[in-house]
Amino acid sequence: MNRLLKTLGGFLAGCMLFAACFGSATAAVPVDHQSFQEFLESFYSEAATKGISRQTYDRAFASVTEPDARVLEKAAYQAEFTTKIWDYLDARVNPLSILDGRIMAGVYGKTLADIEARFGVDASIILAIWSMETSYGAALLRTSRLHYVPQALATIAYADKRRQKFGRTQLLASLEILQAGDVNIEQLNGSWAGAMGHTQFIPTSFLAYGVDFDNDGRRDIWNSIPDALATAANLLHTNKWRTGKPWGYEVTVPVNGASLQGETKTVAQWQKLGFVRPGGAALGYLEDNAVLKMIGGDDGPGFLMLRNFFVLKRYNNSDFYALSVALLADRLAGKPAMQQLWPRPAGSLSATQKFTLQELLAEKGFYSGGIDGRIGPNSKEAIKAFQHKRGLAPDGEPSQDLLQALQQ
Ligand SMILES: [Ca+2]
Repeated sequence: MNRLLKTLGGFLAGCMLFAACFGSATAAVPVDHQSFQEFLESFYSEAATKGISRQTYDRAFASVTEPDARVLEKAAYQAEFTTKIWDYLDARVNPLSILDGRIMAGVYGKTLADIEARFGVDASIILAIWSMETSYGAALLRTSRLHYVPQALATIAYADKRRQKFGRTQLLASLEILQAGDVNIEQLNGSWAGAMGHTQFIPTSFLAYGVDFDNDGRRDIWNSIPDALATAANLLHTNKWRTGKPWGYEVTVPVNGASLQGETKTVAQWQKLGFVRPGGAALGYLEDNAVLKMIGGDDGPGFLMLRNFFVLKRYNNSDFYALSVALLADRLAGKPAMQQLWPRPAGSLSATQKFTLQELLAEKGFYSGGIDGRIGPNSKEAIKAFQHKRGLAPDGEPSQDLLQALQQ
């Protein structure tokens, strides 16, 4: 379980549950010298060892005649991980995700309270995960981005040499899900690599953590918000989430403190060394172990990470991901925003300014995408078009100068 990618909506960000499962993409070449249909036929014997009936197997592939070409395209796309933490956070912890989360907290208040009571995981954490994975389900509405999971995974198993093992394992698990009747065949959809439903579980993780929280006999993370959110809570609970404890603390770093990054000490020991919370609030859980992380680099803020931060990384093994969940959850729980500034380069935009930038580009007819504060490929193309028209160097980069030019 782990996922990857940082693109547009939470949907592709949702692939995060599998980032650590595999590295870079590879060319789409059949692994053995078989046709796709031959592969599907030969794979049945393996499925049978997992108890998949011939009937289920034939049903799963009845309408599948060829590999999913879009899966191979996406598999070959290698995301460049040059994103800075502040840009990553701007796109995920912003006025929109906070507002939507507060609305969802109201709509699903009873469900969230019940989940909290059963699994001991705060409602704000569950909401933040839902936001990260599919923007509270909004990403699932973009059905053109969805893939039929058995076909997608069979494509990976058949044609993606690097991910062949992943594809085979997940394909088997997806067939088990189908056979168990948790979801109808036409709804067994997910990302190109099989991350499914509101909280984006790959099939093996679904089998391990899936919960039927609304008691209708199905673990339905595709259509049931209670099931999807409880499944996420179950993952954290099973990985020893500590109920009621924080994920960690933002701290100021004393002179030369950066050299201690990665070390584990009790909160009391860190305090003695001069690590304190900005704004003067007291540190808690003084006897708990904490790891010092400086996710924005040596010039950025410090964080003392407690156990729960590392439990969040079981969802997606990324400091960026876990910090984003943590900070969004804080805001949804009514706690203040981070107090220290990230060491952004001169001239770069704040989260709010990125929204303004998109609004201005849209007003002037250069941009027709979502106003979501995410400066992705579409926003950059719009910036280039504007720069071109104004006779500016078309670098596509958001900056204070660019914003000023737009405001004139
Ligand atoms: Ca259910």
